[in-house]
Amino acid sequence: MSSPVSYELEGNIGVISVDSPPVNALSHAVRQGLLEAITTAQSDASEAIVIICAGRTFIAGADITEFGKPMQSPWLPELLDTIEASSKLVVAAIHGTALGGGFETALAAHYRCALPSAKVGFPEVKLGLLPGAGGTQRTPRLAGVQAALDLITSGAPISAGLAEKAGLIDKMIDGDLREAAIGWAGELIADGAPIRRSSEQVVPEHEATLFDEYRAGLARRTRGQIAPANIVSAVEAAATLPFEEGMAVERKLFMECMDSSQSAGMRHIFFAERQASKIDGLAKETPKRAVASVGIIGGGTMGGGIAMSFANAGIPVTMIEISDEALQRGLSIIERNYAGSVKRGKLSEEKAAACRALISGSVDYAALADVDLVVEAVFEDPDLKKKIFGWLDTVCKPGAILATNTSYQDVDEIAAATSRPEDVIGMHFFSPAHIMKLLEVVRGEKTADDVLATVMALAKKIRKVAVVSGVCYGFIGNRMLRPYAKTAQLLLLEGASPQQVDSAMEAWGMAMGPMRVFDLAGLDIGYTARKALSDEQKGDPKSYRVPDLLVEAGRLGQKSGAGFYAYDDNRRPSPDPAVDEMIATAAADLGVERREVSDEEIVERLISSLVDEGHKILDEGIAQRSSDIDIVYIYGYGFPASRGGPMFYADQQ
Ligand code: T1G
Repeated sequence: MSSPVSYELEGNIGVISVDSPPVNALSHAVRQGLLEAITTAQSDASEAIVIICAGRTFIAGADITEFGKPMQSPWLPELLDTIEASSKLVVAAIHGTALGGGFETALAAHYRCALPSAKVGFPEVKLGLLPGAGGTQRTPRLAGVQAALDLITSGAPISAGLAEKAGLIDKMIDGDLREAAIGWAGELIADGAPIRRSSEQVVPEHEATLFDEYRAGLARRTRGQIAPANIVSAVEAAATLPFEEGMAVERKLFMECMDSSQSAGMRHIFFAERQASKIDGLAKETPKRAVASVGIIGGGTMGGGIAMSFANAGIPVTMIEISDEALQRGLSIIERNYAGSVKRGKLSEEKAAACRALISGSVDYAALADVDLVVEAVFEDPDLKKKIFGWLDTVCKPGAILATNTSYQDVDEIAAATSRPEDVIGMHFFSPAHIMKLLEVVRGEKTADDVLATVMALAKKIRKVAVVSGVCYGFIGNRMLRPYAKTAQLLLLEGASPQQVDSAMEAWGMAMGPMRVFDLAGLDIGYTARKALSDEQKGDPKSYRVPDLLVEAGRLGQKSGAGFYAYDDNRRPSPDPAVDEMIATAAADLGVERREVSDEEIVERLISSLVDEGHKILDEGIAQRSSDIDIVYIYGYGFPASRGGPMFYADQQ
């Protein structure tokens, strides 16, 4: 088995090249190859050394597939110390994304050069980890404490240009990276440039109080997470201890993170997200249809958000509404959303204007004659949806994909309203559609493979995390939400208050407790849907009695200023004794004995309700794999990534 690391002399420069697709991760073979190469270079004719990578990126990190297994030597920290200790000047040549252990490798070199398109960073915190090979010790020595804390606790990559400004990269390269890096190494030797070891540098001056201030700020933002706090402590060690001792502190804090269930959960999500884009039985080379333009039916909150998702990816959109007045209202929602993104600094004025310019509107379906995809996003009326798909069937060109954004309706029935069921698919976005990353892709019985492959690839282009679902009421996420909501109602009747249920779940890690979610979505939606059902279809009255009482009292949720909570003008919730009375009355009517309910019972019963339904969804083949269900709940329902998703969490218990 040839090593993924090669070493050759180019004139007086030793060139170490890593070629280990897909991202040159620091697998055991790569670490072994780097050690052999740097050792050889110490005693050959080379006068300086360049470390460079083949393929699309410089080393993108430790090999996450090796985590959880016994680490084989050479261990990365020791390997990087060996590179830094080189008696010959070492240059790292960066392209693509030098992340985590990859960037730590570059920092162990004595000089760093990069293409302007390169990015560097420490995503470890997104895996519940911290840089464990000297990143927390070398970065503050080169860039200062504040920059190191910002870079490592954010987990976000920065451009090579910004890294150069921070002192993390020494030279920007135009043209061929390998040629330029070798030339630059030659210049450095000719200029007598010193061997500059980051570990020997002193951390620049900083306020001693910076660490406690940083911890306080982080605590609010990263409630209960171990890694961010450990990062601050590791960087503090760099600022207060000699390098070797600082490295020992980093190691201890790193292992604490690595051994935590939080990191296990977040690493699970890393792979689960990539696994979700793979469809069992669908060949990777399935042809994809071109999607150069899109039509959206409906300019409401969902239609507007969906239109923005495509426009933000550079795809022109035509939005259809039933009247000019409705169309203008829809377009103004989009204007407001873009203005909001610019105000929050999420988008530049120019970018927002460019995206906005890609969205046009019409009241005439004929405007959709040439689009490659239509997403229907009208309200949940099955008959209206079928009528719309009948129109689309006649108006849209052959090969156009017809998608519905329905949250619950039967995609097969909607497909049957057309003469081309193979072109029909579900694309279930989550509100607000221009922000939420989850996209449930609902595969109809007759949906063609190339239509499915096209939509899955398109999801990546519009920066959504797509999960394939079969056809059932509520698909994956909303179907699991029903038993979850029912359990939440039973807990109220049995004695827990809305705020107790919510605070128990939010303390456990949910972004928002169930009662706040129902108030946000609007209690009237479920109420209206129930009106269309028989008592038998509605099921146990305990599951909806309280919401019915609330709606009949005009308490629709946030939208009406009161629901399970009372809301002030800024929509801040506060418990309302009137609701407690309604719950007690409902419990008495329904003969439910009230009692003390513990937070533990609340969490256990609510999470179990998700997991039990998840198992049924798997048994019925609605979801391909349990990790897909985890992705749905992490990206669509605010389930904490540090718990790995409902199914992973249940397996861990
Ligand atoms: N280890 C193993 N496999 C990896 C990997 C990694 N670090 N990164 C990506 N892959 C696989 C991925 O599973 C997929 O496989 C393929 O590469 C393409 O990935 C000691 C402890 C680099 C920005 O967290 O952010 O270093 O599905 O689909 O969209 O301090 O991958 O094709 O079989 O994501 O172009 C720190 C994680 C590790 C970087 C490329 N590094 N990777 O994005 O492709 S911890 C990371 C990414 C660490 C040290 C610490 C992205 C990418 P498959 P992809 P992409």
